[in-house]
Amino acid sequence: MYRRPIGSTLNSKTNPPARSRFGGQSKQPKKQMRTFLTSCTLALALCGTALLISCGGDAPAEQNTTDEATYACPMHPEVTGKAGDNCSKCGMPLEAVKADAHAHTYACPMHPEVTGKEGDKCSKCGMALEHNDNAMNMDHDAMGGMYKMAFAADPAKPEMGKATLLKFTPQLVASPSQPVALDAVHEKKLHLIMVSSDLSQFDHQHPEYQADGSYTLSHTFPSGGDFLLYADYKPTGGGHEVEKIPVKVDGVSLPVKMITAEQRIGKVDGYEVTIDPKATFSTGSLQHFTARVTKAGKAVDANAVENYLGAKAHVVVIGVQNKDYLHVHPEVEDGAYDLHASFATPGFYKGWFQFQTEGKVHTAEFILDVKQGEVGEGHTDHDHGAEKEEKGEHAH
Ligand SMILES: [Cu+2]
Repeated sequence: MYRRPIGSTLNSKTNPPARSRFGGQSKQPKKQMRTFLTSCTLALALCGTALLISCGGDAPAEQNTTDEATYACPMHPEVTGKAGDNCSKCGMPLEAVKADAHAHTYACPMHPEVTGKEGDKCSKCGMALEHNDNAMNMDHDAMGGMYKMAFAADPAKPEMGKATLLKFTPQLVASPSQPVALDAVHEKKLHLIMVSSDLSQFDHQHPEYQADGSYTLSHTFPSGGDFLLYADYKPTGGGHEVEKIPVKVDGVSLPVKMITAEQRIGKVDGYEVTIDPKATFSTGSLQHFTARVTKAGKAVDANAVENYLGAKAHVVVIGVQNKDYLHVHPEVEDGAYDLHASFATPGFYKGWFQFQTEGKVHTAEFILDVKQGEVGEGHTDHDHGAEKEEKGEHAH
């Protein structure tokens, strides 16, 4: 399971109208929907591809979960097999290959009751409506998708300290040779986040478009060891996609830095970025929290910060255990940053808060401890405590 929805993943509990984003499923009574969601979640653990068919179409989930999914190596897509198989070339576990598209409804990430079509703006806040992929509290791999990002490295076995050409080619799963156009999001068509597997190393780059339809970056890995590359992109006419690509780099690994405690304050270049010390984090509902930037003890007005990638900050959060990638959209409220994200499983999450002043990008790190929500995945209506908490925090 290698994909997460980007952006503000809402869920059906805190935002009942989100149910309508299931397209054909929207007319089902609540209870049935809950069953449907639960079966999706259970099924996703077993069979990502088949699930997509059930979630995207009108058929109940139960009818399709037995479909045979195809699995392929993320590094060697020509090597295919079944769940649990390993690649014969590199030994990596095969991943489910996505096979189909799903319903195309757009909704406001902040006001999920406002829905529309691609290109529409929210009537309440003016934000661009986002594809339903972003708005559902479900693993993207559960939904599967039309697209994948093919990856190749040259040399195929990257070595630390030596330039490696990283090549990403967006593809239609059903027709890999057909070129896939990407939309610029935050001013770039492909955002590439590279982290070491312990999340101690972080890099954010933008591979360049090439005439053959690929995006390439010459990159020098600073150490050996296991890295994860997250290719964050949006095909024209499609939703946000994130491809998680494991890369093994030859050379000396840095000692693993275990993450064992929260860290709400990130210090960088004389700045301090503070995540709301009073905020608590739990799974199962959309979490709102603020971030404030100070320098030498004085507040830095987020409005006065330079734009970086078309925004006042760019925030990435990755799960320490689950390696989920959450792209958090910060909004500026009263000179501070208002962040929202939803977390699928409890545990530590590491975040990188990037902002720009005087032409320089600063990256502050923070670590959040996310607790199990009262009802786990947020598929029921009984999580009243968390709901209250969330409403309280959201009152600006
Ligand atoms: Cu980027």
